[in-house]
Amino acid sequence: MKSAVTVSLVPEARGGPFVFWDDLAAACRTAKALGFDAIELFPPGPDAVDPRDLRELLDDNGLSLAAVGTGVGWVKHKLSLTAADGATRDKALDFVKKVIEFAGPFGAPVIIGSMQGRADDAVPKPVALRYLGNALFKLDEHAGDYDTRVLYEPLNRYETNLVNTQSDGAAFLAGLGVQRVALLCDLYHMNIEEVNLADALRAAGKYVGHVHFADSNRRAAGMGHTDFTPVVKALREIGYAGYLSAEVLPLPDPEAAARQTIEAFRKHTA
Ligand code: LER
Ligand code: MN
Repeated sequence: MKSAVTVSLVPEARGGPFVFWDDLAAACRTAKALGFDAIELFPPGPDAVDPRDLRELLDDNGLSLAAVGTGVGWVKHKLSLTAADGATRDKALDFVKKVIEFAGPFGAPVIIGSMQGRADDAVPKPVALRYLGNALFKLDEHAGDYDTRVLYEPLNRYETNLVNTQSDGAAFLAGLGVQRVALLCDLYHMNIEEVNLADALRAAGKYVGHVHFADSNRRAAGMGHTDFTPVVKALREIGYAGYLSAEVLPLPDPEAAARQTIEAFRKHTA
C-alpha cells in the first residue's frame, strides 16, 4: 500500500478535512520530507493548476498524484450530478469530464464525492440514482479515453441520502457494469455507517479503489478510536495495493497531522 496526503487549494472549502492548504509547493516539500508517496489534490477548478507546474513539483519531490477531487464543483458552483434541472446536471458532468482531462495525464483518478448530490422532493431517490448511474456510465467512458479511473465515494447520512455503505456502493457499481469506476472507501464515513469496517472492506473486495485514511473523529489515524489493525489486515486480504490517503482535519496543525498519519501508515503497513 502507498501513502498520500491531501492538499486543498479551494478557499470555499476552508474548515474541511484537508491536511495542507493553499500553498502547493510548500505542501509538496513537506510531503516529501515526511516520506509520503503522493499527494491528493483538491484544485479550485479543472484549469486552476498549470499541469506543467504540477508535473515539475511532483518530479522535484519524487511524488505521485494519488487522486484529484471535484468537490469545488459542489462547494463553489453548486453543481450536482443529480440536480433536478437537466442543464445543471449537464454542467456538472462537463465539469467532472474536464477534471478527468486534467488528471488523466498524471495517471490520477477523479473523485466523485459531494458532487453526487442527494435525493429530495424534487428528485426522489430512484430518480437520483438513475441520474447518478447515467453520469457514472458516461464518466466511465471518458475515463477510458483519458486512461484513468473514477472513484465513487459513499458518504455518511449527513452528507448524502443516496449511497451510505460500501456494500450498497458495490452493488450500485455492479448494476451499472462500469469498468473504470471503483469505490472510494472513506474510513471516517464508514465509521458512521458500517457495522464493522474490516468486514465492509472485505465484502467490497475488488471494488475498493482508494481509501481515505481517517480516524473515527476525522483526525489523523491514531488520534481517534478506530482500530486500524483489522482494517489494514482486511485490505491485505483483498489484495488492495492502492493509497491510504489522509483526508483528515489539519489538527493540531497540518504538519503534525501529516506526521501522525505517516507514522500510523508505517506502523500498520510495515
Ligand atoms: C470527500 O472525499 C468527502 O469525504 C466528503 O465528506 C466531502 O467532505
Ligand atoms: Mn472522503
